[in-house]
Amino acid sequence: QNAHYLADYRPYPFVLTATRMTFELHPQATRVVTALSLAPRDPQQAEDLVLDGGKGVKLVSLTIDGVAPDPSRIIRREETLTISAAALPPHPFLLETAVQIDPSANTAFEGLYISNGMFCTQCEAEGFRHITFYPDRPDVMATFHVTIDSDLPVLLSNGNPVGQSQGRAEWHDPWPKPSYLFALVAGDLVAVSDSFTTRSGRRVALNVWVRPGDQDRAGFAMESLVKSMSWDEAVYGREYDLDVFNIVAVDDFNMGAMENKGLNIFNSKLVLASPDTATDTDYDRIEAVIAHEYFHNWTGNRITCRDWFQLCLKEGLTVFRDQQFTSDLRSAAVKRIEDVQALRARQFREDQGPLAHPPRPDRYEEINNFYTATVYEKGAEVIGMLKRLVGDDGYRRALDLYFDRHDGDAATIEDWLQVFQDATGRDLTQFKRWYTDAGTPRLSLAEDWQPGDTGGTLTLTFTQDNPPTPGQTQKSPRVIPVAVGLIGPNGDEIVPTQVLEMTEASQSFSFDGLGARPVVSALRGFSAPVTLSRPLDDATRAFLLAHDTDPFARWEAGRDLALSALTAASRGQAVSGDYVDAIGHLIADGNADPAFRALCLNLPGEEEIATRLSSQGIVPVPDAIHVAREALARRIAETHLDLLSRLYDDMAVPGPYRPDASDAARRSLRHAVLALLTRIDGGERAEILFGIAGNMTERMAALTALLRRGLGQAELAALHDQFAGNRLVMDKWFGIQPMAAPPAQAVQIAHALSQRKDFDWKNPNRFRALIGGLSANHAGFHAADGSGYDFVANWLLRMDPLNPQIAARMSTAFETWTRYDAGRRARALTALERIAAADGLSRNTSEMVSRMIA
Ligand code: HT7
Ligand code: ZN
Repeated sequence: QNAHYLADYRPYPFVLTATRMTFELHPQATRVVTALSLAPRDPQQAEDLVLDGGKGVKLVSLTIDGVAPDPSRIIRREETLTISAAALPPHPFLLETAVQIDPSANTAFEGLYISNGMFCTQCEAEGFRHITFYPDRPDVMATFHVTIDSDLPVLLSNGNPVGQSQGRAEWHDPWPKPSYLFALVAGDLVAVSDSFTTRSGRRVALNVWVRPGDQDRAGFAMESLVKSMSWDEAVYGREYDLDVFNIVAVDDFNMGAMENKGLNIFNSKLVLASPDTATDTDYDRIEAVIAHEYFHNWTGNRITCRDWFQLCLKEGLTVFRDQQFTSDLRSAAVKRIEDVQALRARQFREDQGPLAHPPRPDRYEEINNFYTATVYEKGAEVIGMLKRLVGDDGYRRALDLYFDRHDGDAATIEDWLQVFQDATGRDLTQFKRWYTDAGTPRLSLAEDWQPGDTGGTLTLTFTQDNPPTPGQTQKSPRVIPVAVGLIGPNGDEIVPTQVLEMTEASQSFSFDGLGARPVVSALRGFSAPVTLSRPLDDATRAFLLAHDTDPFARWEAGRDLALSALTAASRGQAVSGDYVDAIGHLIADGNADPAFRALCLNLPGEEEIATRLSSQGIVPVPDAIHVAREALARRIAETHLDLLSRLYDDMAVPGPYRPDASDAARRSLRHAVLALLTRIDGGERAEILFGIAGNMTERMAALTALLRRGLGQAELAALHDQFAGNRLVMDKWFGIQPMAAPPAQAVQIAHALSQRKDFDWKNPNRFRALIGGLSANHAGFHAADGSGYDFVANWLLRMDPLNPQIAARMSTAFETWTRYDAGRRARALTALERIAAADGLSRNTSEMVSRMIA
């Protein structure tokens, strides 16, 4: 059995204090010598020493305190190396191994590999075992001393530099760390450098390392790093703790970035940005991810996880912190709405399907499959609820206690909740269910209004339902903080936001002494990750869209209006004019933040409409959804043509490009308008904008609008001609075509692109662009003839033997397959079964597919 269970945790039977490593780098034959200072945890209890080590690690020699043991005492299995207890002393000893590995053959990008001539590593979660034999688990923490021998000009590892000579560099990391935070980089790199002085006066050298020629695109990453360092001092009181902080940009990378101690490694798309090549969204992502990885220095590195079941301890908290950072630096309202949109699109989708799991799972086969929206984004939502329940001061006291009590520890969710209990006196036994139970609670709200002589009483009754998820059929009620406010009939707020704490399956809350029946603004700020259903007519939604003082609830009212129109239209029902009228008022409201108006103007995506339908028990029909959405967009454009045309002109941003929030907000509104107008102007505005665009944000907005209309071929060719040598822009070029194509052409376009010589599919960014681009085209991927399913399945099968992490991750395109009609279900199942039946399928993809078809 491949499964790992939380209940099986036991501490490692040896204590490891120091690790010394020497790397002799060679593309095909790198030699790694590792010396481990070990001691038995209990000298009375002799135990075998089991080290992790992947197939590609070839043992050259092994000694214990300088002496080679009897070879019969060393047992090599497929994924481990065991030294039997009989060969080990009952006191501290030094274990030295020499191994050989082949970085050039490493296509999985786990462990030590080569990207564009540069050596680099990725060790989270279990990559270190592909470098050397080691107790590769997060609760085994040691100081590291690393020597790198190589002729390459730049040789980096964790910690502080302690020696540099021709062909050799030495690094020492004084902070004990688990192996997953180890990193090494060697290559021909150049740095953009700066420095930061911490509030206690420590001067830290900062470097962003890139390939020669890319320096002029690394400045924004550096600015973001400096802002992150100041913010963590100001808001959490956390200082940086080494003499140097290095960031390296790499082209081949399985995820976004990695928080290795003192040596963060980034996917180059999250470092490199210039106005000409990166969009506003890219700039936002770079700022947020630089912050995220930097914040891990305390929440992840100084305090790490006891085991991988506790992953959300570091990831949920660090996402929560990066969300706070972005809210502080940019618009808090816009950030909250965007975060909720992302949560619904990825995490609610996960919770609704066969891959649902709790933020802290208790079983896995392949840990890489659990770097999910549930662990990250829902993990952050749970912390947001905790903060709401204990208040800002309580949160601050709890966090201070967490850092004091657990600095240097490998901690658990129990430890985390305990600091909140101890700092605030609050019992969190019931709250803990948010960590252990999967699924999105369904909340419903019923209102009762009783007029009276001394004023009326409004009673709100909330009922929660916790639907079953795989492996969890029965669930108990959760603590749900529901933020509500009341708005009078004239639009004034009569009861400001209050947090109602729900702990029962059904619970009522009353408001007395009210003059007239108010309108309830519920779940303000999206105070809990639940779905809320309430009987609300479109007129009341339009009222909330016009008057609610809570920006999230205001946006939500508009979203519900749009979804009610779209779900009705996709089922062939008549659509009222409420949404179209309400949008007209919003477009005309020059006082509203442009970014907020843009968020309201962007219609819900087709996937979101499908999710809404299926949560109502209705089978979504992808083509009908597409047609309904197109028709509504066209109707808005026709109804408000003059207003929209003026707004498009007014929102032009003069002067040179700046990625700041206010310019980006104007562009986002202008481009939302452009998407609508392109439906009726034959693409005229978009073609002009593309032609004169001074930055990539405008270029991509214009191109997307054109491609959605089946236009834009000349623009595509022009983009290709201008940027053929820029990998990151070409990823956009590959991705946008299947994503924005009219659904009937999407698979064919994806197929043609996949045949091109420059479809360098082994590069994760390129593969994600094309395969992810098609999966994001809802009606295209879910083509009734199953061609989308077959195309994606074929590519997953091709990728799996080379890079199982990427294949498994992209297989989530299928996670919603059970909600469609019988024909689509049959075709999706055939595709999934074909993947499941493949010879030698990786553990990663096999686990994902078997969960999906279970
Ligand atoms: N902690 C990291 C997660 C991660 C990862 C990053 C890159 C390549 C493979 C990876 N496996 C796991 C990134 C983060 O959440 O900050
Ligand atoms: Zn993280």
